[in-house]
Amino acid sequence: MSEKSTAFLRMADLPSTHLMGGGTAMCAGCGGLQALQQIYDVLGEKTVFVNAAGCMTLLSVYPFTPFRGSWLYTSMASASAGAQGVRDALDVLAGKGRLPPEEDLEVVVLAGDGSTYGMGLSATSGAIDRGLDFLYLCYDNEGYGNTGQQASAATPMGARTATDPGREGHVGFKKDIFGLWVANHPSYAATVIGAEPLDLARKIEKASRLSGPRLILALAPCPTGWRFPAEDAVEIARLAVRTGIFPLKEYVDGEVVHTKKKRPRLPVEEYLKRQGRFAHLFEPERNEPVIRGIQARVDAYWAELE
Ligand SMILES: Cc1ncc(C[n+]2csc(CCOP(=O)(O)OP(=O)(O)O)c2C)c(N)n1
Ligand code: SF4
Ligand SMILES: [Mg+2]
Repeated sequence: MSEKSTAFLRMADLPSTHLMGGGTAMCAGCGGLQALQQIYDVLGEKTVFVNAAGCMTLLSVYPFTPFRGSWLYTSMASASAGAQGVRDALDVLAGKGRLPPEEDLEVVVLAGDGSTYGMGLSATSGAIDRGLDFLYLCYDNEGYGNTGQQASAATPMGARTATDPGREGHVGFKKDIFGLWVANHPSYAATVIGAEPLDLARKIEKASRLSGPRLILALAPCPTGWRFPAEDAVEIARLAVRTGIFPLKEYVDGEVVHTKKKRPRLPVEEYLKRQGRFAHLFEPERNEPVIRGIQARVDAYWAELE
């Protein structure tokens, strides 16, 4: 968690049937935590979370963890390799008759965008190639949140980060990690957001009924790194969907289907101007080329579908 965080929420204060408070603290309004709670409520405790270093690592402080199921920690680059080891170990035990089928665990990678889009991509690519039976959950706060919001390959154009302090903000576009997964024909891939809980729950239920490599990509509005008041978190998440900048979709049976098509879409600046990381695009004067560039990219995405 960045040192900029001032407001904290204990897991024990949150209404969840599966995540237990362990005395750990996260920023209030954390969109990643909201999504994780909802996902965990669907998946349940017959899970083992393989967690790459990042904000969510702070949920567990040895010897306590808020997860009722199993949890283990890996370096940023190796969560998918760790998942392979855990899956293999479970399969070996099952093969020897030492793990009854009802006690088998779903192997879940839990990783931020820094790991998912960058450092861990090689290990994940190998795991997909091998057809590893795992669920990969990325909470995407569009930067290295835990270390003070440096840019990652998920950082959107125009956003100011600790490593993009200039007038234009981040130069370059967010990597299409969903598209990368789809190109490799996983069993399932979906985007979700905590502010759309029914859509999220349906997708997690579907993913948990399947086997093989499965991606859940959760946009994680981050009050600390994106610089907005914690109480705006849900509204900003909804605006991400309403403006079309974060499409809700799933890939199953060889096809990508959009699960929420909001019409009319709101102008993307409704989403941008609520966040301090984009404030320089509006003040002291509007940076029209960048604002228009972001809008044009969103429009082009949807135009291809419509
Ligand atoms: C190889 C390596 N470099 C740097 C770090 C320091 N580090 C720990 S967490 C983190 C940020 C991870 O970003 P992300 O995966 O997006 O997760 P978030 O912090 O946003 O939750 C960094 C850089 C590390 N653990 N390992
Ligand atoms: S993702 Fe953002 S809001 Fe959540 S704990 Fe990390 S810095 Fe805080
Ligand atoms: Mg991140």
